[in-house]
Amino acid sequence: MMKHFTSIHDVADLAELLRQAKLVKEKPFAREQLGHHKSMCLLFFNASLRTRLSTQKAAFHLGLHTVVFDIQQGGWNLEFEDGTVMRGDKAEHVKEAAAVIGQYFDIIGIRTFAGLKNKEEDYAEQVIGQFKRYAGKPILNLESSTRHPLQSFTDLITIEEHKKTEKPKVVLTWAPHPRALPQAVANSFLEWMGATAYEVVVTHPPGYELDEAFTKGIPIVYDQQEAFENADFIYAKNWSSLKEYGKVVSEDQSWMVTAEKMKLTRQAKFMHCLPVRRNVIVEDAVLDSDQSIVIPQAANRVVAAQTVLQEMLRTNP
Ligand code: AN0
Ligand code: CP
Repeated sequence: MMKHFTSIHDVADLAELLRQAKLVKEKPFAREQLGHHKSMCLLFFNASLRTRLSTQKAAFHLGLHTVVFDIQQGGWNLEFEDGTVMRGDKAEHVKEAAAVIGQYFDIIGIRTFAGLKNKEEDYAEQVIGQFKRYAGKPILNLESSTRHPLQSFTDLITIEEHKKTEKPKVVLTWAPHPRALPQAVANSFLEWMGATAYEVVVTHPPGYELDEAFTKGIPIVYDQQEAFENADFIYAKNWSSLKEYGKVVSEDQSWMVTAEKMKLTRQAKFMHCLPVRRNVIVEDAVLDSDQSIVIPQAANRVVAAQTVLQEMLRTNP
């Protein structure tokens, strides 16, 4: 059962979802009738390469018709506040926009990044919440202000495929980046990793602590080299500060993932959700080595999206 897919909390049985993913990967066209006469809108408030393309590819495998809508370019500027006098630059309220889109489509995918200005607003997931409320149709999270569950499910599938031991050591490492990025990928990754039996560790400079709702039970190691020791997977990601909300409090280049640091690991596989800035987040030498699995990881975005869409189509016939 999966009405919406906005976080891991929408997954009733994770082991079963992983089993389904394996079947999807083996036979992508096994359920090519499931989406027959159904349609999905992918609504983008922000840029995307992988999510935009892999979700369409997944839908194609299910015979599900897809319309991509870059709402910031082609749509009206939306108002999300209740009770406003709409004299400003916002031409349409989400109440109408979501309700109308809900009339046209069976599934609505939404990408809406954190604004990184107001923590309470971002962490309240206003956009996803309002679309859920006013569209009245199943909502698929394509990265919201606090989570990126399609990415995290992909990451789990990829680790399952590449792990050599039952309980691999998986390290999420913060890495430097010149611009402020959301916490969504890191939050979501830890939330999904927390549902496994893996040994999970997070490492970041002081000041980059994530929301405890996502790190609960996961040790923070402030010494990156110590965290890397005996790791089986190194997952790099930048995020901006939660405490000093949305700020870049350190650009410390000594946190870049290097070939030298990878030597501390158990020949760990290197992962990143992409897009990645070369020689800022990670050295060329790592990204171009056999240890990097970022391309097969990105390929699995199709598998994750298809598995989730299948489940949503079955639940919402
Ligand atoms: C986005 C982020 O960090 O959330 C999207 C990653 C999938 N990254 C950038 O904007 C570079
Ligand atoms: N990983 C990921 O979501 O990539 P895009 O932002 O290109 O969709």
